[in-house]
Amino acid sequence: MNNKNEDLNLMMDSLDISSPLKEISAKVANGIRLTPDEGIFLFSHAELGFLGSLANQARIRKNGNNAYFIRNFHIEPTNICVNRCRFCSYSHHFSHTQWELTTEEILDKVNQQDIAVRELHITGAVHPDRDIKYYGDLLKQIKALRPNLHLKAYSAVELDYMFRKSDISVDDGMEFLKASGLDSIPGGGAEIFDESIRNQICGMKSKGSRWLEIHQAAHRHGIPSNATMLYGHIENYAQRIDHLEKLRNLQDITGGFNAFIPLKFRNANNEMSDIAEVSVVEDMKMYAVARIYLDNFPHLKAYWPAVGRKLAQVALSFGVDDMDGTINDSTRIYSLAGAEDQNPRMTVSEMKELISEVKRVPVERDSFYNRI
Ligand code: V47
Ligand code: SF4
Repeated sequence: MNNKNEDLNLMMDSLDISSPLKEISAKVANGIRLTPDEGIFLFSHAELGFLGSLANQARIRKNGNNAYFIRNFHIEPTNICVNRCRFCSYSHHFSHTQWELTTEEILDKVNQQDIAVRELHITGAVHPDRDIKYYGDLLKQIKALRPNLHLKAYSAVELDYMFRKSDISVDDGMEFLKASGLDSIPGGGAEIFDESIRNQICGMKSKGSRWLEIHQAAHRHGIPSNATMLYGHIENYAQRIDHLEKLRNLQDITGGFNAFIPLKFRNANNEMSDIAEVSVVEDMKMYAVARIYLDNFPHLKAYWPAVGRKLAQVALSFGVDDMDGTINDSTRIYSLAGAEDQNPRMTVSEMKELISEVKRVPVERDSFYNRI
């Protein structure tokens, strides 16, 4: 047994850690996958420092001390939505602003970005009138303007709607968008796969099984993607683990996911505002268990515009190795839902400082996690 494991055993003895936690700890130390029951047990019984230490082992095995970030920005083409998710503060149903950018306005935003910016994340509401031709043309025009810009675009929920509206199969739709310039797919729309909770918080949205089907198809066509989970509302630990289990199973089949991003439910200005936000302890548990459980996901991301830069920084000690990017004040989803940063933007030097302060190595990356 190495020194690290001896240290952990000492820590467990001093904390009077129960034998199931000792078994889990030995599994993590040896890179053995946890069962769903063990995942639930970790959420319910593990002490926070202990969880952080296990998550750190898993993080180091995958990413050493690197903490990645990218120069990126977002475009949210519209907030007019066919759906009515109860946690949403952003769609025209709940926000007092309503927007529908023209293609010219979108291209203008692309033009305004510094040439060093490498990735554009396009996502928004599910507009009733827009079909796959509109979305494909948009990608083509952006690529014509900035051929080297990586286009991470359209959540599975937007894709589901445009495929159905255009009466095109998922496979044909993916090929069409790939040929139009789609490089990867963001992780949005996953929310929580458990059907009963999903029906209560976003019953109009595409089903969880459809989200998984669309990501599987993307991976089949060589389009990588991310995965998210909306947590901290009315779900329980077993439902969180069920979500992680479904993602882990799909990743075993395709290997197409880059990063998992836990998204903390923010409660301002939406139909679920009566639900209190979970504590920072709960947030750190979520990051740590995700890192330990998702043994086949290369990266775990803390999306700082959603949780705030300080919390994202602490998450680097709970399994996180990816801080997303500079954002350049280009997203409204979380500022409308009550996030601390109302104009999210981080310079490269601020990002590096945040990461270095917690003794990680800042690594600027491209969209495939290659070091720049
Ligand atoms: O699916 C909406 C979430 C997601 C709230 O792939 C909320 O790199 C919390 O998926 N409280 C969209 N969450 C954003 C998204 C994303 C963000 C950053 C990076 C990536 C990536 C993906 O935002 C939605 C939903 O889960 N969301 N409202 C809210 N009140
Ligand atoms: Fe529409 Fe997305 Fe808001 Fe749901 S979360 S109402 S799909 S914008």
